[in-house]
Amino acid sequence: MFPDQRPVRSSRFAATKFGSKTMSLIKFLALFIIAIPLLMILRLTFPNPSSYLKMGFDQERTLNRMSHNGTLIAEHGSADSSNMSKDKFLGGLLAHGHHEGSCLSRYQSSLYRKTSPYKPSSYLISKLRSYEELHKRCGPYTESYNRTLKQLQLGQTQSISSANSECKYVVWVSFSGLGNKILTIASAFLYAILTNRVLLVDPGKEIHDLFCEPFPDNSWLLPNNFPLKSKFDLYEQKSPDSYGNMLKNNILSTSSESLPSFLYLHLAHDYKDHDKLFFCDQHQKSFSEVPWLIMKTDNYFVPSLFLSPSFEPELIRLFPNKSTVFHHLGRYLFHPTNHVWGLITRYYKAYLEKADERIGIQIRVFEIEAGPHKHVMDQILACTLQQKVLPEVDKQKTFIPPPRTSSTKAVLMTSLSFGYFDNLRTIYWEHPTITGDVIGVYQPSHEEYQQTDKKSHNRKAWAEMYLLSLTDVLVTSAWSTFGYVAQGLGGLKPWILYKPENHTTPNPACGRAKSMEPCFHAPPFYDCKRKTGADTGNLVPHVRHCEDMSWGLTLVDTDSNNDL
Ligand SMILES: Nc1nc2c(ncn2[C@@H]2O[C@H](COP(=O)(O)OP(=O)(O)O)[C@@H](O)[C@H]2O)c(=O)[nH]1
Ligand SMILES: *[C@@H]1O[C@H](CO)[C@@H](O)[C@H](O)[C@H]1NC(C)=O
Ligand SMILES: *[C@@H]1O[C@H](CO)[C@@H](O)[C@H](O)[C@H]1NC(C)=O
Ligand SMILES: *[C@@H]1O[C@H](CO)[C@@H](O)[C@H](O)[C@H]1NC(C)=O
Ligand SMILES: *[C@@H]1O[C@H](CO)[C@@H](O)[C@H](O)[C@H]1NC(C)=O
Ligand SMILES: *[C@@H]1O[C@H](CO)[C@@H](O)[C@H](O)[C@H]1NC(C)=O
Ligand SMILES: [Mg+2]
Repeated sequence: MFPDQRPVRSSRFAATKFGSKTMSLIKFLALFIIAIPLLMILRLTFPNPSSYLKMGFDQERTLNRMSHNGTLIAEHGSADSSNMSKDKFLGGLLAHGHHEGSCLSRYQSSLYRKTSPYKPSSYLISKLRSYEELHKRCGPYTESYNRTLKQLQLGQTQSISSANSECKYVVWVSFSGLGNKILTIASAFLYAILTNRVLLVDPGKEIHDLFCEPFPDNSWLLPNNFPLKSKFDLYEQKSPDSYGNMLKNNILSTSSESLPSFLYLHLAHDYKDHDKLFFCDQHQKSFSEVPWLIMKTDNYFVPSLFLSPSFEPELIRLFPNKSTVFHHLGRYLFHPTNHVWGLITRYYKAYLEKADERIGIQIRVFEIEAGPHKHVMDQILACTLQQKVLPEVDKQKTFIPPPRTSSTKAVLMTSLSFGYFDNLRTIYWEHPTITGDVIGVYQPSHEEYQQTDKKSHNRKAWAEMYLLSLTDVLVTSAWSTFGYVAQGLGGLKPWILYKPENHTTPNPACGRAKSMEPCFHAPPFYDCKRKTGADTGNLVPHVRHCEDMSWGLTLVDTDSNNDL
């Protein structure tokens, strides 16, 4: 249910050959015990899938492609949209003043991506520029940083006057799968913007290897000598210095005389009711002057920020189109390092660039046994054929002369396993398509199991999320943060392969997402004002339950024409 918490398999053999029955049973029971009460309490049904199955996906967009000498050519657009300088800064999202050679992807992404139909609001752009100023003034080793750090070293309490120092921070702690990390950094950054804090990112093992610095004048990486760093791994739901536990144990004094110099915010999937009070305005106010907030989360918690009366007006100004939050913040923050950019661009040019259409299929299987699974393969075929993402093959004929209008489609598959790709590729090699279209199927890697601490593994994972985001039509797997990153960066509303239950292909096999936004998997169900439980997916029109997880929350646009 919370895929990322499944124990990471530590050897290839454990995953593929000697899967332990006992472990499987325990995991199955654990899933069962967590899932049943949640489902019973919520009794939330899927929205009628037929309504979005009917929607088309032939969004009119300009396809920009790079010619061999590096100038941009537009395929279907008018001549003026081919001007590269036009979208180099992503509609103003990106700041000038970065050194270009140190991060080629930052300004080259517009050579590989379609121009986004979603424009960042001018208010968002001005907020980003003022955030960059704040970061320059307060980032690592600035005078203000040094001063605020001293407060941390002086001890737990301080007077309110000195607490009012100019710089306050939110420290993101490295945690969980790479997809989750990307979603939570974006969430923490938005929280930082809303609260005038500076975001500092715990580099963990991979952040500096995967992502360029996003801010022009100072690093976003938390210095290694940060005093609390050795405690990061120990922070968990039971930590006595978490805000939730301090509340629960009445340790936070209500007198405004003293404040702790830091608080640990436990916002991971296993957080408790007291931790969830983070999302209530009165609690936000109570720690608004604490200079250091240390945050550990594996969840995209942005949808719940939209339910806060104090954040909502600002959020709507920043994102008049509510479903574009991750799309814009993701494109602003996450630029592949040159090493990863090499993986992306070589693959794109070799296999994807020349096709008339690019189709991404992201297969993430949350089954206990190693795959490939027949019910998953059946589901991939049922979805892509029924929704006409891919053409049928004619198994009777051996040769169909391609009609003049036939096209070449490149299918980019990503999966930890090899079998689904092998199967699909073979189908389109052994048989002609009834349309005469030629289908090429490609998969960059099959890493077999999650290897979070391995450099080359993480680079491939990031490159593949990014490559998926460069496709024209996307099919993703339910519950997968890996797929959420791809859809959000790409500005794509994917076909979601619904989560199979009981080793059975779901019917329908997939449905069209309402929104390109990620799903918040573990939202609170609490009405802060009334202090009672509430169905938070039913309070405002733009925060709804997710298609792929009935208790999750996601942002949707409320305008009737929903820009499809
Ligand atoms: N290269 C590659 N790695 C994958 C793929 N699917 C899962 N992984 C690995 O498993 C991790 C899964 O964690 P996460 O990114 O949070 O995605 P999620 O578990 O699907 O939500 C990824 O970060 C990768 O390390 C895939 O299709 N390709
Ligand atoms: C690059 O290619 C384009 C079109 O293919 C052409 O118009 C342009 O003159 C070329 N520029 C250089 C510098 O070769
Ligand atoms: C792009 O447009 C700008 C102004 O709109 C113009 O100055 C520049 O020459 C154009 N560049 C190309 C490559 O067409
Ligand atoms: C915002 O969404 C509306 C409809 O949902 C659309 O017409 C409009 O073009 C979008 N605006 C931007 C800037 O993306
Ligand atoms: C902040 O402290 C570091 C040493 O911890 C020092 O190297 C740096 O120069 C200081 N910054 C300023 C602006 O004084
Ligand atoms: C799961 O599938 C098996 C047969 O495939 C069936 O006997 C069983 O009742 C199913 N269980 C549930 C909970 O649907
Ligand atoms: Mg994940």
